[in-house]
Amino acid sequence: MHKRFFVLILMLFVAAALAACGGGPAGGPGAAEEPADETAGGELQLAPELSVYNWADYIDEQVLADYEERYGVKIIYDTYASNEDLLTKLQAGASGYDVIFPSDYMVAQMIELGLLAEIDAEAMPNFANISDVFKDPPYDPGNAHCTPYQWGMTGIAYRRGNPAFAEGPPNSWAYLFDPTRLEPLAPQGINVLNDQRELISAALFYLGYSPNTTNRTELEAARDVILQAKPYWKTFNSEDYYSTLMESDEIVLSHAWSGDAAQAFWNTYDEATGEGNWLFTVPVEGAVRFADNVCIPANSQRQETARHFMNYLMEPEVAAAITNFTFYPSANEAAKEFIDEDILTNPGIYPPPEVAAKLQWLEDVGDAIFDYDEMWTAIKGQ
Ligand code: SPD
Repeated sequence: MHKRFFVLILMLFVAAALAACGGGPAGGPGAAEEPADETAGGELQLAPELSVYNWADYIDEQVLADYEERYGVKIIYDTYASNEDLLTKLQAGASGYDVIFPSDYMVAQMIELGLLAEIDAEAMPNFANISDVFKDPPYDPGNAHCTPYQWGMTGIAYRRGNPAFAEGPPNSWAYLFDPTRLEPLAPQGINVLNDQRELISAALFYLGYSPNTTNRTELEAARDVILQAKPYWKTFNSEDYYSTLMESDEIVLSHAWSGDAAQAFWNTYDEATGEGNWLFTVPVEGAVRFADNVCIPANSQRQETARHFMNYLMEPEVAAAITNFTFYPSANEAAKEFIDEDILTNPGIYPPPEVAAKLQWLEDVGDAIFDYDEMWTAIKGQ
């Protein structure tokens, strides 16, 4: 037999044997670029690769490595800074992403735009592990498109020990928007989240308006408050702000997501004093509560593998590993027994009832999104 023909036959034989085992190295790095026919022969055959697009620092990468090793699927992983960045990528068409993590209001927006694939969540064995609180949410009735991932709150992170906070935590949005509060802090550095709905909603809370307003006059007032405060801010950063700005003491105050602030606390934790350098507070005027979700873009070419990965993320030990790494609460009830006690009892991560009462969801604002877009362009442009 010709040598090349023999090698080809051997390769086909090995590939068939591995496929019969439900994956394996045939789907690993170096495998064919083309997506596999995932349902060939009526049985699920995992694609060789899966492209996962998530928020920055929002997963334990060991969880990805474990999936690759267990199932022989190479994960191509990339991160984004905001829901709007994600939406822009998806709307551009051929993003190539198979699994994404939009927040509540953005799920509704994406469903409306036909950007998400449908799923049968109840058919996923691990969906039973999800807390009833997060099932069947108003932004995705019946979990027809997404499975719940993690949740959290948006507030203010501040440097412990700074004299500016000697009288108490900066628990008002005035610390981000009132020039008399900003003036003494600005030279020491202030960061805001580079996130359209989050920043505009903080200004809306400050002004006493709904974070979901569709009233143009209120939105213009929020824009003006932001533009007035902007010269006092050092950075717009919602990706690596806690590691590059907070932990390195480049700033003393940041608009922040709760888990990111908790990471800054633990990464600067001093065993001797029992203290971390960064603390988190929820402003008295009210703040955002969010829930992020695992979804599949409608144009994904590997939807069965994406569903398989979604189910994997809902394994209790996997969900707990993610929370233990990111410091964001899991929507997975069965994960609780594997989550560190320090996290479960931390009021900056799991808010007590009096704090929870101040939190509001961001919702899809319909066509008013064009007004939000216009305000954001003005905010970032000047
Ligand atoms: N470090 C990434 C944290 C992402 C949290 N989700 C943000 C939701 C915004 N509404």
